[in-house]
Amino acid sequence: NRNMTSVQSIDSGVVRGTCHHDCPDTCGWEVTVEGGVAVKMRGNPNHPYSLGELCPKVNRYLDRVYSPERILYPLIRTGSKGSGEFRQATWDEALKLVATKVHEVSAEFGGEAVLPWGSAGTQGLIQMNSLDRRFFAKVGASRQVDSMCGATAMVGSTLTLGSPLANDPMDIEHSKLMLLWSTNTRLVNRHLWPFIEKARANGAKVVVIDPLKTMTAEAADVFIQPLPGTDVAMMLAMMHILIRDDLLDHDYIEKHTDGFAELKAQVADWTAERAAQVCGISAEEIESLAREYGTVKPVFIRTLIGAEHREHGAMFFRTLTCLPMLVGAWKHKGGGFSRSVGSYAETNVDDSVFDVPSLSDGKERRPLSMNHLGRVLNDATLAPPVKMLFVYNGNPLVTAPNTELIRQGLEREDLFTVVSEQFMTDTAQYADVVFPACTQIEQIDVVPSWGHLYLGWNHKAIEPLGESVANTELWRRLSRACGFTEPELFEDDESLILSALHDLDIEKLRNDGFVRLSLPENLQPYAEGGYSTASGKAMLINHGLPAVGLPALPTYAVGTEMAIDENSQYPLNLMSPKTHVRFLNSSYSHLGHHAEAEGEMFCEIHPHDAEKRGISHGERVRVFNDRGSLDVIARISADGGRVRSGVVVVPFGWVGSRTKDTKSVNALTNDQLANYGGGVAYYDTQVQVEKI
Ligand SMILES: Nc1nc2c(c(=O)[nH]1)N[C@H]1C(S)=C(S)[C@@H](COP(=O)(O)OP(=O)(O)OC[C@H]3O[C@@H](n4cnc5c(=O)[nH]c(N)nc54)[C@H](O)[C@@H]3O)O[C@H]1N2
Ligand SMILES: Nc1nc2c(c(=O)[nH]1)N[C@H]1C(S)=C(S)[C@@H](COP(=O)(O)OP(=O)(O)OC[C@H]3O[C@@H](n4cnc5c(=O)[nH]c(N)nc54)[C@H](O)[C@@H]3O)O[C@H]1N2
Ligand code: SF4
Ligand SMILES: [Mo]
Repeated sequence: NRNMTSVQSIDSGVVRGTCHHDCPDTCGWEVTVEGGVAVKMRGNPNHPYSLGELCPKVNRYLDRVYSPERILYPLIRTGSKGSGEFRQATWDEALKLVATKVHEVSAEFGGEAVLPWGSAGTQGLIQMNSLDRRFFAKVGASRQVDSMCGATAMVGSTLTLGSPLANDPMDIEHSKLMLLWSTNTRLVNRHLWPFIEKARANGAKVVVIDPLKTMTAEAADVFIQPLPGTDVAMMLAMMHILIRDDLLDHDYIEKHTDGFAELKAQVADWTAERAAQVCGISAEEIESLAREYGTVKPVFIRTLIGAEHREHGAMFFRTLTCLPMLVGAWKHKGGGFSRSVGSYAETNVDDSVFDVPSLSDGKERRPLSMNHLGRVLNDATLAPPVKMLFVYNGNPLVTAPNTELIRQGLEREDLFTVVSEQFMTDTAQYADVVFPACTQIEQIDVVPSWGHLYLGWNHKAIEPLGESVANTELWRRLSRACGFTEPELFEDDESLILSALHDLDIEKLRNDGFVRLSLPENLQPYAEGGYSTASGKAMLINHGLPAVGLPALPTYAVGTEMAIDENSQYPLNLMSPKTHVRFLNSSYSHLGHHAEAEGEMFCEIHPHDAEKRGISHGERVRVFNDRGSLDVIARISADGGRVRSGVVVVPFGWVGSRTKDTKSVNALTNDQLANYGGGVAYYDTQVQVEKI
């Protein structure tokens, strides 16, 4: 039953697929179909990384697919913007309306008055980003740039390594000391945890470094809880100690790094005592971490994106990646540094085939930051202004920063908003036209992973429900409705996929549902140096950085710790990470079962800060700043351990319909870009909390 062609669903049988969610685990799955209906879904037991397991989000995926809340037909707005009042329309009518608008707006303001905003609702190769690029190139639309996720972290580590490439996360199982630094593995990367446990069973130790006592921290051997945004000071002190106590791999430093002498001078006065002051932890914690880091081998650092959501996010990753150099950690299997391995997909996947420059006559199109959607929609000086917005694979009114500014933009009567969605999200409520999107089991794709080295195939298991379509089909229909004729705009799904894949066994990929990227079985990228830099050496000093306004050496931005100032108007630092096992970003939080199990959105506050404000556990509080205000329930951990004094948490993920004020935490968050890399400083947000 696995020999069916990939573009067709089947009547009955078992079909292999791959999870499309923006999650490092990219699990393999199997869907059982009976009479054209998907009746069962489980993990693909042969998948070498996910090992037959899915997760509390996707275990109920079929409820998502068959949810009565699915959008199954095109919708046209009838009520006021945001009212959520729509009528069902035919595809013809909806397409004609949108195509007419594209032409009108382009004629009056130019193509750049059209703006696409797409995120990673599906990470599939063609459904995330393929024909949309061609469609918007043809329209001459503004270009979406920057990223809510990963850009700053990637650029930061590249400033040292010369490329985003580092260790295979699965190699963590060979480690003896694992530093989970700013990542909540058990929650967000759950399929890596068994590999960590395996190492542990062999005597390895887990250290978690996070300003919050996460569920991962609770399972650690050692937990270090610095003040938010201060880690670089701790890293510099670790380097100071490694140098002071000569816990160095001199040979590796000599052969494979540039700038050790300068770095040594830079960290000379970064004693553990000084860093301890900055980080709000004890000098002994830093001393002991550095000693272990310098003596235990193999030593592995694991991180994802958490710390990038700050002004100085790039420096965190830049500095962190210097550590393995000093101890030669890369030389040992199970040693080094691991973050996203997404860039390894380039070994077999070339998505540049989706860019067809001739469609836009080679013209440069205006770049606009996706993190500044609110600013862009409200900027009267923008020439041309944005008059038409396409949102797909994302829900910016919940997930982008400073959402109330976005809401103000979406309310504009002179803005025409088109949303492609599976569900009536907060953002879709503001659409003029909504197109129905199908789910992963209704479409084909190939899914590269950023958490392991296996490429996943996704067969279509069932036919799209109602009149929903894959994103690729939406772009084809829009191109036709606009009267465009270039054949590249109409390429079919299988052809798109095959054009991008190279040097791999596609039959095996299709049959097994996954194939390992064509990389050496033993991937130790920097065991013998070979950095992608001009000198071939890692850049402890990076001479290119002053030109872009950053210091050449790892540097702690003095004053970051001052963010917590008791006397200021907004004295509390607001962190808003993922805390929910049943949500995937804002996905699933609108679905009854998931939402009810997670309970109401809350604000976690230290007993000391609560007491000062007369707040008791379970009482309603107002969390506010100049951007917005939220009415939530106070959570005070009995031992005061989850958050430090001066820090509060309102978690990310809850959608408007599930909150008291129909707003998510991003009503409060900072939309300033990080000082480098194009990410956004969500966590550099200050608030006040008061009892209601
Ligand atoms: N269940 C579930 N899983 C998910 C997701 C989800 O929504 N739900 N989302 C997926 C997505 S899109 C992504 S990108 C990944 C993200 O995966 P992670 O990057 O691991 O998750 P985050 O919650 O963004 O941040 C991780 C940790 O960084 C910490 N952190 C923040 N600032 C600092 C700092 O200054 N220093 C230190 N040391 N730590 C800091 C936070 O407290 C948080 O615990 O998770 C993916 N997996
Ligand atoms: N405060 C705060 N904000 C954050 C974060 C945080 O930690 N704290 N994390 C940030 C991070 S790391 C990320 S990645 C972003 C995530 O932000 P978004 O990418 O906006 O995440 P989702 O809310 O999951 O939105 C994905 C949407 O795509 C839709 N979708 C799924 N598949 C398809 C498809 O095939 N076609 C179409 N048309 N639609 C589809 C889903 O229904 C869903 O509504 O949020 C960021 N925002
Ligand atoms: S959301 Fe993540 S953990 Fe869950 S099935 Fe998808 S890839 Fe796996
Ligand atoms: Mo993300």
